[in-house]
Amino acid sequence: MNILKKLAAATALTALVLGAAPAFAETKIALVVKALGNGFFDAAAKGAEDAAKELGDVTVIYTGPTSATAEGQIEIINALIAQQVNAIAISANDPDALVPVLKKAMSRGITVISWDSGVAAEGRQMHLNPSDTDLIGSTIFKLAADYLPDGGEVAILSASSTAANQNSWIDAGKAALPTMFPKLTLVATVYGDDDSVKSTDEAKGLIASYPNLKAIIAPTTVGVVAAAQVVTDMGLIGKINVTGLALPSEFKQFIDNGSSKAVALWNPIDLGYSAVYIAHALANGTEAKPGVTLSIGHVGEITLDDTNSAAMAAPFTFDASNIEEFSKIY
Ligand code: RAM
Repeated sequence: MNILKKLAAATALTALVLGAAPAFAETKIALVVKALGNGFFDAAAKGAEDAAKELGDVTVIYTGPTSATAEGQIEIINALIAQQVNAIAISANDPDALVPVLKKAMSRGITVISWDSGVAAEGRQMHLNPSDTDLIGSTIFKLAADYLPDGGEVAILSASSTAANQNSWIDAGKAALPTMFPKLTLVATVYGDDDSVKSTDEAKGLIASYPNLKAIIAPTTVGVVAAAQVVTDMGLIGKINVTGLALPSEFKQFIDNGSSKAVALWNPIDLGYSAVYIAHALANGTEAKPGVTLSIGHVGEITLDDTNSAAMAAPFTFDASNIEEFSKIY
């Protein structure tokens, strides 16, 4: 090969390498959670990191406010827009309040998806539900009904009053009550804001206001721990059954001490992992539209419905027979 040919070959090789560069461009994905310091979201962040490793070209920025407010999330999203991230995957504290700032992000070319707790359709490209909303709604009441053969009074201790995920599960559960659980009487719904102190106070308030209360249903991993601790501390084990959605690693002690018979949840690691897979696909050109099927890696695939939403997997029930095993995972 003469020198000119060598030069031409080297140039072609360089062009090839450079030409291939966009395929390896880094995708910066911000995983924005309701609040930091919540074990559920820490588990989701672990899954997000697993997905980033598998995909190879992803950097995950795990962030969220210190308390579960829309204001805190708006501030963070403005900073992420300035940082020019490629995608924002948010579990929202309010479905409407975040729409303007998320619209701004999308207008700057940033991919926006919601997961866990959704934003209104105009504020995101798609929403990933952990499970089917009706199924979660009926599951949280079934967990109480299963241990109340004669029925009785139950109350809900939720997260924040604007959290779309908890609100949709509660609405779905309430709709199922008359037909599926006619012996249960829902006496109150209170909000602990996914804050341990507020959740503890609200649980105490329920117990003081409803002396015949038989179960507290907390569809939040923060609230359910607070309620079970209150029942334990007040010597009410056996009188009030605490149930809802719980992280086995945090909740095992309350199955062990009898303040709860059973709780449910989906795999939060898989949820964060799936959110990153979806955000990566959309940020790299896949269009989110009804009927589109997206890969969520080893978790499987999802197909978007006519609201551009999809559900990951069914909730799983934990009781004395299996909580030990799951508590080691998440
Ligand atoms: C809390 C949060 C989260 C919810 C779980 C079950 O950690 O409110 O959004 O999905 O509970």
